[in-house]
Amino acid sequence: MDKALIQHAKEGDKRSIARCISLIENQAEGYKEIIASRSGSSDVPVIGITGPPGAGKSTLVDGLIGVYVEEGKKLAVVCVDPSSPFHQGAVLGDRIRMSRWYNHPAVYIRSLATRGATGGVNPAVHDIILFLQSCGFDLIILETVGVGQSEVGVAKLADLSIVVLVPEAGDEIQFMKAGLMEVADIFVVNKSDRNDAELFSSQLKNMLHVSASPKHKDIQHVLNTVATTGVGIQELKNNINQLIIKS
Ligand SMILES: Nc1nc2c(ncn2[C@@H]2O[C@H](COP(=O)(O)OP(=O)(O)OP(=O)(O)O)[C@@H](O)[C@H]2O)c(=O)[nH]1
Ligand SMILES: [Mg+2]
Repeated sequence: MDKALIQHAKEGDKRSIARCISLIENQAEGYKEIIASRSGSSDVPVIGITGPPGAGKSTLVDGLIGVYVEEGKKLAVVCVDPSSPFHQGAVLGDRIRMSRWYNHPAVYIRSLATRGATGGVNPAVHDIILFLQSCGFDLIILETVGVGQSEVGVAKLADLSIVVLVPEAGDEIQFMKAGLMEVADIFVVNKSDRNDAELFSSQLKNMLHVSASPKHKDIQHVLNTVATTGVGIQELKNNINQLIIKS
């Protein structure tokens, strides 16, 4: 294993980071050394963003990158698609939706369309996140596509979990019952330019009993956004920061 490669990655060199991640992803020779190069715990926050296909996760992440970069933050974004290993749509979506950031010096974006041998989330995702926490980023965003159990595992990797829904998300309420309900810190009702967005978010709020929780009195757990125009992005960032600082 090339010690200089790990060193360069830790200094934030994107090519070296990419190479190290590929080695971890493929469990190629030397990957254990890369993982072991990270010692101790990290306080670099990991923000998980999950929700059904096409809800606007990548568009939201694109907007979030914008507000964080404006603050001078360095970000790594990892997009995982555990539900459909052979479907490249999400990866293409990431490419298109976040295209303006791929070559930005403060941003590193990586898509992983792989699945673990047992059918769940590739265990390498965990190691990759831990590795990225040691590469000089201020924040890591983890986007996961899915409506099943697999992304609950990914959500557990995150310090803060955001579930993105759309106004006509009756079906998704079912998947939330299946586990995401407990892991979600913030619900985003995206595509709020559509009909009944307010109605849906108030139903969601009632369901979550947000108002009944004095602990979260000052934190809005349900937010309406229009990712394509940036409506609600700043508020989302404020919510994220509030929760991260609190925890
Ligand atoms: N009307 C409307 N369309 C939106 C909004 N946000 C995203 N879209 C559109 O929804 C489509 C999917 O957006 P993506 O950001 O790729 O969604 P995603 O959840 O990342 O999709 P996958 O990663 O494939 O699951 C795109 O055509 C976006 O332009 C919104 O707030 N309003
Ligand atoms: Mg996406």
